[in-house]
Amino acid sequence: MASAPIPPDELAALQSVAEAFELPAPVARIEPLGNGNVNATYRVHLVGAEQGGCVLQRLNTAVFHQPRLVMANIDAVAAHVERRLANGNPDPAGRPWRMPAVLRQRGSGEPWLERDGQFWRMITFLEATRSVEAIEGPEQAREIRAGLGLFHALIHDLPAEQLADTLEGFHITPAYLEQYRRVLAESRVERCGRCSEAIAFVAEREQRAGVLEEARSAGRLQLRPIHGDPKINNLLLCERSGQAVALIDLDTVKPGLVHYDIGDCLRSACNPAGEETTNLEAVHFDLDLAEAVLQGYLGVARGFLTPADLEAIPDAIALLPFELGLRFLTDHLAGDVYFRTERPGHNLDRALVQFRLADSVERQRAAIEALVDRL
Ligand code: GN1
Ligand code: MG
Repeated sequence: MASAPIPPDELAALQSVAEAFELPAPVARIEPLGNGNVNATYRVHLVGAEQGGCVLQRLNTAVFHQPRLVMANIDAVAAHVERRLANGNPDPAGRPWRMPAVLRQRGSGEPWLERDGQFWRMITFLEATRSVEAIEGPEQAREIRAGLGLFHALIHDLPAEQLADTLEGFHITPAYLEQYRRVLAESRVERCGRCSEAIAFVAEREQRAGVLEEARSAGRLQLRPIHGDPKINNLLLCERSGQAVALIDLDTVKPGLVHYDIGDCLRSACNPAGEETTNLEAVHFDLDLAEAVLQGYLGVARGFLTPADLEAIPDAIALLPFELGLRFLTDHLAGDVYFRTERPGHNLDRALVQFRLADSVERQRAAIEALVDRL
């Protein structure tokens, strides 16, 4: 999605917000950054630091009701990772892992700024890194997944109860299903043929929505700290070596099942068409990419996963694209109130992409199970 230029009055306001933080140099220029579906994100270039600079974000407080707790979680994770790295790198390949630093507000020293009812935070931009919207090859797939594996390896021993639940119901598929049913019953959005197809797709799969939560209730799976949103464009690759060096967008770091992360990363990494495509024919779950991704992940994370964790991976791979499709479809039926959209029907298009992907996963279920066994 190409971003429109920022209007001058908005730019002046952004500059004033940016200057409220302890910046190491004056602001040179501000531009929109990335394609986040929830928060608004800007790159703040600083005088004399064209490559580095900072990232300014306005948190969507309609989604994150307790932004201070979000920042406390980020602080807790950053401090834990720093301690872990100081005691040696857990990565056998020695990737030089980095975390963005949170800047403080001038004067108060708080890691955020509240102004006119809006909540802002500033972090450092990790220079000489890049992210991708769709995987460019198996080598990159391995790096993406190794990045998540390393992140999990670094945070798995942070006691989950030290993190606040900042987004209740996040990745609880049965809860999304309930919300969907409520919205569906009340929705006044006109239903085209594609929308009806999407609704039928959900109806056929409703019974499977609880597969991970049931395993958790039965004690087979346990809560751990998770990232929550490890889609591939949140993983930063070193511009020079191509190695994974950071996982950003830490708002959704909280207690959860690592399976949400594994499933989310795979649904995002193994769909070569990317989640914003409108060419449904191009959407599929690529098993070769999945193999590279899982190999990369397990190479780093195997040490802390139990046999039950491994066994539930195919369920996670099947569930997460269905769940995200359900969330997009619900938002379409609710009139686009949660995810940022660029056009009417955008959320329906996104839902259909995820359902196509879920369908492709289902068709390859046996091969996916065999793959997980083999690895
Ligand atoms: C949202 O904001 P962004 O783009 O990183 C969403 C994720 C979805 C993702 C799909 C808090 O993430 O759960 O997987 O869109 N984040 C939240 O692109 O709902
Ligand atoms: Mg996010």
